Amino acid sequence: MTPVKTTGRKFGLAMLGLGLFVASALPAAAHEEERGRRRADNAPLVIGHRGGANGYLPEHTLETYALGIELGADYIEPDLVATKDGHLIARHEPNLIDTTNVKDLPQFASRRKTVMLDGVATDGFFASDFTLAEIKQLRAVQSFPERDQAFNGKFKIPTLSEVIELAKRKSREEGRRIGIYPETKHPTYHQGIGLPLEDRLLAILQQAGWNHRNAPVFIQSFETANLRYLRSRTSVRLIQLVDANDVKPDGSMDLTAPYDKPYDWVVSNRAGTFADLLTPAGLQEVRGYADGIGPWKPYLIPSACKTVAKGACADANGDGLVDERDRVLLPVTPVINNAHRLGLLVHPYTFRSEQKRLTGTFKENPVNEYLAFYEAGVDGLFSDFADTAVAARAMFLLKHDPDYAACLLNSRRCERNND
Ligand SMILES: [Ca+2]
Ligand SMILES: [Ca+2]
Repeated sequence: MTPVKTTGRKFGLAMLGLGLFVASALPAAAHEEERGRRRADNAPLVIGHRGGANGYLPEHTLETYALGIELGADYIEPDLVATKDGHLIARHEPNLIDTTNVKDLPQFASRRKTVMLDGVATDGFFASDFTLAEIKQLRAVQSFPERDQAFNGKFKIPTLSEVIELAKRKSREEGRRIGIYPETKHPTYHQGIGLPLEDRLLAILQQAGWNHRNAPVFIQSFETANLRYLRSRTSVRLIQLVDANDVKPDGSMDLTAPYDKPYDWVVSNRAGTFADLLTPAGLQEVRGYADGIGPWKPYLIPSACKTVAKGACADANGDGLVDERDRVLLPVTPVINNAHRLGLLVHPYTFRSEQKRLTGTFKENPVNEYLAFYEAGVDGLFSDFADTAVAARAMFLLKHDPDYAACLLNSRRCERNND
């Protein structure tokens, strides 16, 4: 039996007392098979979304990645955009206006402009108008207004190479393997401005010794054509992201443009929507070029609300606000099982701890949301709060894996094999 390995040292055990799993709210059928399969040696990965600690610090900085690792993330996620001089840097969008202090720097005032980004007129400051040296003059800011703004202006924008260097150093320090999970942002857009991401990414992975199947790397994209291209050039694991615009009151997906389909389908006039990628036929197609899917989480476990006039969700809990708390969880969809049948990994996004973002069924406790998805059989998930994801995983493993519990008795650090 594979030795039980999980990051026991970092568990936020204080969280555990808060989390009584609402198992009765979830359909129990068909989980037994998953439970049997799910042991600590293939326990779900915690992927540090935008760093994994961006619930606490501004996203996509070395400081945030380092904290995400310290909180227990197995992988850290650099979203990638290109600079004018062709460097890959970690930013959520080519537009720097929401995640940096660029608009406060007079030396760059003249760079402000409006560009068409995937068919949408977008105002701001674009990474492709800045050299790396200029990018290094910027500082990151917290893009979620409700999160702590105290660290704004303190941290620099890292390159992909710097993120890899950090992951390797932290792997040595932590005694466990930290991976990276880069996302190619707006691949068609980057090709259109003469700064395609794909070969640049592979060159940097090659340089790092990480351009191979067993490297601690997943590459993700919302587009399909660039993943197919990458498949022809690398054996690194690839993940097809699957987006949507919103969830309708009845729990079905709202596929309104521009979040209706991969942008390369818009360009190539391919009919259909993101949802088509998750049908059995769609998954079969994805399997031809990718190793897994990264769906928005309601594709796996949707939620519904009662409606009022014009089909809007009602304020079910009567707190004067209409948000996720007014929704109830629906049964698990067949997507996870269908994907697993084809050998595809399933890594949904994004898990966030704010109560307004938690479906009412979870009783305002983010641990319950993680548990619901772990129980449903996901292979990993993207979290803004890696500590909570790791704590919930500990609860999940304790429930289903006696070896893990035994390891915890004898070791401060029961580490898993990330691969
Ligand atoms: Ca991302
Ligand atoms: Ca409400």
